Amino acid sequence: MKRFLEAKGLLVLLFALLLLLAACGSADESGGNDEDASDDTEQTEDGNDTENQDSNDQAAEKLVIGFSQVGAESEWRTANTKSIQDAIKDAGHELKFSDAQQKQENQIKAIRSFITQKVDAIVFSPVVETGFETVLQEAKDAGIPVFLVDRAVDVDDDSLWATFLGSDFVEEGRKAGNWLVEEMADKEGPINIVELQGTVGSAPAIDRKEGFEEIIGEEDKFEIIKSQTGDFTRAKGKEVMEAFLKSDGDNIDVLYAHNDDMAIGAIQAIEEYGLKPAEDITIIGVDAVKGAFEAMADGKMNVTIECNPLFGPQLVDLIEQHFAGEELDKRIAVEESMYTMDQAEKLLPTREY
Ligand code: GYE
Repeated sequence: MKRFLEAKGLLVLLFALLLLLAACGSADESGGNDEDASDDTEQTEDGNDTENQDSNDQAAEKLVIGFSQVGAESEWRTANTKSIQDAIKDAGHELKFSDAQQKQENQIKAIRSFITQKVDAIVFSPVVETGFETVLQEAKDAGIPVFLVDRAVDVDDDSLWATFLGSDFVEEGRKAGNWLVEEMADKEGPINIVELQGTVGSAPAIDRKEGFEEIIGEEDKFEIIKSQTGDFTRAKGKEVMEAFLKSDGDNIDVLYAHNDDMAIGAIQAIEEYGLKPAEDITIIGVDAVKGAFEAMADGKMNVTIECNPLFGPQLVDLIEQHFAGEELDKRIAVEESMYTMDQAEKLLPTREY
């Protein structure tokens, strides 16, 4: 009986081995076939057999995406450009990138060039809100969907873009205002504020002003005594703050800067003027870039309102959903928060931008 069982066991083992060999053989064959098929695809053009059809489908999923970016004016922008470029490339799509150097005419040219090159999709971060109707209409007529990112456009016909993915800048302005109202709750007025605005006519400059004014306007003690653009750059922020200090010097209680880069430039101006940033003048920025965390950890800046630039992967998902035939919401928000000086040192090493 024992012998019989041993022999039976051996047979079962042999049979299993045979099955395994047969399976390996067929896997090898199909592997070989795949290679042949892809060789065929390169050589033949009709694409009639199924293997070829598969390869064609894969090729159709690879998109050519033109991206018209605002510029390279701030730490935020650098992080945003990288996030979008990486996400497009990582997803296996082809990217055509154009930096507009904060000039609307460069963006119009770039979009026209994308249309001529027959890209599949256009990603567009408009430097200002108005004046893009004609070129957006041209993209629509060419059947190329436009994905607005970061900044919105002010046009009546919302069929001119597929979706808008970006932050709520009015809400960011409100957060800045609310922080200030709470911070100054025990202080008597007048509280004199100077404001460094972003690029004239840009959505974040318009909206961050609006949201901030809405909140501080509820109390009489706040007054914006000076407001001028610093074009979202450190150099301009410093230059304009120097002018503010020259005219209003010791009268300034608060600086509200529409981005951290301008706040950081202004901090330099305040120090050179002989005042202590964050003590003599309360400093509010927007973006929450590393530079702001460093300034806060050094005790030179009070608060930054987060504006998250790392939405590249979310954008690529949306583009792919669109090409898969899904209906997209017209407005998709990026989630964000607010950080104060006392949190800076602990959070600095965790910041990704
Ligand atoms: O806050 C600023 C950049 O559009 C949200 O542009 C963006 C703004 C950002 O230059 O730093």
